Amino acid sequence: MGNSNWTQLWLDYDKKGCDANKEVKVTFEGFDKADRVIASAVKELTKGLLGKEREIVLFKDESVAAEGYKLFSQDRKVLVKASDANGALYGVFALIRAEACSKDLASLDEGEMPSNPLRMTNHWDNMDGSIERGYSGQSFFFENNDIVIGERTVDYARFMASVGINGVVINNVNVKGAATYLITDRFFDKVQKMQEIFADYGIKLYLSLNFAAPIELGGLEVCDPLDEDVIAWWKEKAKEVFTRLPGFGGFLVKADSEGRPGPFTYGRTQADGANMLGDIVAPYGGIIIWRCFVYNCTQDWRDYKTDRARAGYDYFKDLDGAYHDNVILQIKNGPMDFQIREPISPLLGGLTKTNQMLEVQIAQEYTGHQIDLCYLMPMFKEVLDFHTHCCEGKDTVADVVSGRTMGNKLAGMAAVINTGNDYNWTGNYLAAANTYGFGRLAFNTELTSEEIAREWVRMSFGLEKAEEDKLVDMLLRSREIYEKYTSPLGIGWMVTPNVHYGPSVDGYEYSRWGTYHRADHLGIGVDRTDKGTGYAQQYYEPNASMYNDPATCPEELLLFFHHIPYTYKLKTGKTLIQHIYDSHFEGEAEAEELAKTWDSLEGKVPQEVFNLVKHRFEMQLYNAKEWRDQVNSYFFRKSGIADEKGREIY
Ligand code: GCW
Repeated sequence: MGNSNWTQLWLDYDKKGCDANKEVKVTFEGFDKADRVIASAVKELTKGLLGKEREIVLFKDESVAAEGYKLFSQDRKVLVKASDANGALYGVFALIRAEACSKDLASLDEGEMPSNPLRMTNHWDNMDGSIERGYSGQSFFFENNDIVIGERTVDYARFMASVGINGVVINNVNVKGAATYLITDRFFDKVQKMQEIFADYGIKLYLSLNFAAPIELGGLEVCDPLDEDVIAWWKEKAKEVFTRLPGFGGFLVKADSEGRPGPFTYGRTQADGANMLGDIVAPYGGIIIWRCFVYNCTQDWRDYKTDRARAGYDYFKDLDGAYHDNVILQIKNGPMDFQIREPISPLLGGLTKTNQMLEVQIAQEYTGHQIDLCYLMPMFKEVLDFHTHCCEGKDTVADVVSGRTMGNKLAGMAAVINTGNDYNWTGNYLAAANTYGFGRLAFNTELTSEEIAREWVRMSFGLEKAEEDKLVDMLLRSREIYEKYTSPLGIGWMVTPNVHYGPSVDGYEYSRWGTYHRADHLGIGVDRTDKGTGYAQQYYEPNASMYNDPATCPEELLLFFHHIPYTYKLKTGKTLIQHIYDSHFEGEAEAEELAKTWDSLEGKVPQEVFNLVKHRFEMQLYNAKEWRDQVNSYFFRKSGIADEKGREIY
């Protein structure tokens, strides 16, 4: 059961006292027990079900939604009803979850159907074993430019299936070096072996693709998507890939972005690139997931008109409807880049005739590197619940990316994942709440951040109610605490350049990345109104007008949309500068509270968990003090306005 080299995360059956030797009686009605996914479901039941004295019936019921499940207790039996094997597997994990959450298995009558067809993880893992923006050790998929397959791959597949993930992209979107060869004979056998492991848990495998492969692998001069030789090369390659990798899902593509090759090089559109690849993989049932992270990363910081926030919409809105049916655009939750707070991308719902899915990041690149605690489900719920006003009813981001708004099947959510080969998979034990949470939320967008946090705490720690409440509360408050000591009112990017952890208020202010706060001696913020960059006008009404006016703009985004004087009075009656001072002092103080609450859990959680997390809180407090004092000192020196409360500002 549990491996000594790594934890079993929320599936730690040993800890739950499960006795694998006591066979659980499983019967099948309509399902074939030889089916690979059904066999995995039985394995999990045998491993993970405490209440062995029950009979579990895997019951095929065509009335259950695809990949959905129902749990129904009948006398001494529990029926797991599903119309397909994935649904049965998810139902089994739900049964194990129900027991871990102390539900009475004798009176079960519940179920879930997936909110999203695609529920995917994106690994920014490199073939050399490093992970771009990875804070949990090295890759467990690759090392020394080769593929690694073993028990850990199986456990990873189990963990992902246990929260309803059905797609995994195993390599970095910045496809370089050996990774380009993942679609060649050099790696087909190992990719197929890995694909089999994922298929046992109902998970499709995808690869990030190098758009310049025709040049780097095929020796062609160009990778122009409309060039006949390039198209012929991709056709041949697709035939080879889908023949050697039966069941392969398709490709994720980062093109014309941050130096990556793409159609723009040849004066072609993003749709030209995506559709060429789409048409080529279509005969094999493959899909193309095309990222919308396209912007000018060589901007002159003196240029106040160019706005990185506009880029995604400007590049992709006009081509709405031009993408073929097996192409889906993957769109980051915000217009910039996974900051602790951003407005919702206007491209979500802005596209009305194009398959689109949401990309979020649970690798904590800008949210604390899995040192600082930052539970991200509250942020993701804000994104999913956002009314785009793209239509009457069914206009939330959750409606759009699930396919409900447009009635499209190619839809869903992806997360840049936070795992690595650390013993505890996620660097900070508590960061696993985001790994677990993303899966559960992608499967059921109606769940609340608290419900998910509580499930994870129960599955992972099995605490008494009082302690459980403390840990759940810590998770729920952590995002706002991190935001308070790092970022005022929608300003991001004041991070150490390239590293993105500690403070550097002007670190990106004179760079080419379009990440400016434009602070001067009178005020701070970027004018994105119709008198500025016009970004606010990319939204439908009434959002456009709401953002355009500082009086109606949600205050947590005030400085994202407006350049505001330090003496401006916020709704609280405080001036902007006083809010900056107060929020940074409060944020650090609340981080200290988090650390104290964790201290009170000593003896209630495994000592190794307690010690590691305590150490991370010590680092977080150091970080919070640096953020507090550097940001406050910066704005005191810039504005010359003292803190009303006379606190230490250097
Ligand atoms: O957040 C930025 C990161 C890059 C990343 C890029 C992207 C994979 O700093 O490391 O590259 O976004 O999303 O492609």
